[in-house]
Amino acid sequence: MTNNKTVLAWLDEMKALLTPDNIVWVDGSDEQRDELRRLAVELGELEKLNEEKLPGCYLHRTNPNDVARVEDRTFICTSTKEMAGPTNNWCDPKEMYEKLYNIARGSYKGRTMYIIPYSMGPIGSPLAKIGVEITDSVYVVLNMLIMTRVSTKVWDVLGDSNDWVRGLHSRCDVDPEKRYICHFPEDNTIISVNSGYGGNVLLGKKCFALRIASFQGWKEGWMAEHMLILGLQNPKGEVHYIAAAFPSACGKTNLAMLIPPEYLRKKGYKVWTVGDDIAWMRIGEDGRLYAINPENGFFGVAPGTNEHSNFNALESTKKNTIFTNVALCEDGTVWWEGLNKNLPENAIDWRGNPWDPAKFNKADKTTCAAHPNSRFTAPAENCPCISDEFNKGAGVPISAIVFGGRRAKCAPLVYQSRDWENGVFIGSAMASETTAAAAGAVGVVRRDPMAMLPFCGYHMGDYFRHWLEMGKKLGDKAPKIFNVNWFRTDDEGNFIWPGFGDNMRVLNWIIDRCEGKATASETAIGYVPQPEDIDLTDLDMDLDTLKDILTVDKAVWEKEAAEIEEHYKKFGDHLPAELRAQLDTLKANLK
Ligand code: OXD
Ligand code: MN
Repeated sequence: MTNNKTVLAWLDEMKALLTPDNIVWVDGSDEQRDELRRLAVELGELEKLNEEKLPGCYLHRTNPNDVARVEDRTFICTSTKEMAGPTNNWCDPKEMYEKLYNIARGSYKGRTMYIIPYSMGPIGSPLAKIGVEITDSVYVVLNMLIMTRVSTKVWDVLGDSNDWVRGLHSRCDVDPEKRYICHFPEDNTIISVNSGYGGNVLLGKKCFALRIASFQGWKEGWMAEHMLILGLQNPKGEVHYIAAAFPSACGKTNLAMLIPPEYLRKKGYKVWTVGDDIAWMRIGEDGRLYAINPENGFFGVAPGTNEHSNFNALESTKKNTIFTNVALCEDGTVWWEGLNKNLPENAIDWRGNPWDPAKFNKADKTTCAAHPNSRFTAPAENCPCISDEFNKGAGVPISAIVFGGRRAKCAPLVYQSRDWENGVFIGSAMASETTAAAAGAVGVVRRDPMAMLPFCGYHMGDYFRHWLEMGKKLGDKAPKIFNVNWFRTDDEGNFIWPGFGDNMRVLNWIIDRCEGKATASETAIGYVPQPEDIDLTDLDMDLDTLKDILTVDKAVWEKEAAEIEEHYKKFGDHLPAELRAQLDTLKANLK
């Protein structure tokens, strides 16, 4: 398969450590995929779904102790603790290798070692990178075949190079006490043990494409971000690209696949999806910032996905999709809370037990048929609005970067930063409020800079510095930076802005600002549109209501500034002076 000495040496080391009974080189062919699907069904790892209604689709149930990413067991193992910074768990690499090798030693005995060569990004693209994951799980192989580009061509592109990321996954005993997701950014290595849940084991995704890649980007002068990428096509046929970062549960996949309101569709507006979770961005020859989506599929949250909230995502799951921890219906189809109002009779819940719809209580997650973090792994090529640029390696030029979060009273519907530095300040202070959907108190503000808190592979203060440096290199070609908040509420706690497809109205203002076509008023926090600047055609909303969600309440923002000051303290002397100065400017503006 490959003569690459660095690959072969690592595989020899891993074979000696893990002692598999068999070795299978994954080649990305349909024949091998079909064979692995049959095997997974035979092993009980997958259940085949209704071939007529959901061709090529399968269901998987994880161990109930293993249903989500585990941030408290995720480590960045850099040579010094300072390098990993205050927001990451850290362990000395030598100590962690020893601990993990002791856990993994002999763990493939009686199992097969699958060797998966994959490309993050179109194979051979100058923006792409290569990884090799070894795993003892057929489920992981089948998911990687959807989420990344797996092919023998990857070996050809790699040649003799040592620029590839090593990924070791071993299910071991799925013991939560011995579960570790560890990153060694200085060695381009990831080790994940005792989990079988996607976010912990599909090593191309969060582990490589964000944690390792953010470190690589820092060293090599590019950016790996937790961002969707969409193309907004206007009636002239021009497409402008936006990259947007939101913390989990703020609707990134929905925005990425947005369907514009009817009156805009009729005029010829359209949204194209390039990516829904991760963007890798580099400065192109013309000096602009170009982005690719390094992934090849969507690992989306199923509950809440329906034909109204996200028609395109739902369509993407209609073939060749793997569902994890959703409910299984009598007719071999799947169901989850929020799919529709037809609670299925005689369904099997995500734990594999019969589910009684009469006992279902929306407010009690333990009565759900599907796990709240149940997922679909769907090929991007299934998405009806996938961009033509998705498979092209050159990337798309980014006009605007958008940050956002869930804030009931604070941030206005949309505002534009004064410049790149001010935009980095906005991103660094990004926050979201907890909802009733999560355990714990409602309305607690969690700071999540650039939505990268769980995914930044080095000191976050240095990460902010890297953003500032990128801005200097981009100069006047830099994308404009905005912030949006779809979640302002009225006194009864109801959302005021309709969201979903109507967010297109805000995106249009953003693009018009990039083109110098729209007006705005300067406020203490940046440029906010006047109510007349947002098109409300066909929307049941008056200008006064819109004005309400565009206001910047000084008292609220004074409290916000004090909280940002507190948040900044943890970065110590790694916090760039420019950002401290930005905070001082905000405080002065609020006076
Ligand atoms: C995800 C996440 O799964 O951000 O994409 O948690
Ligand atoms: Mn994500």
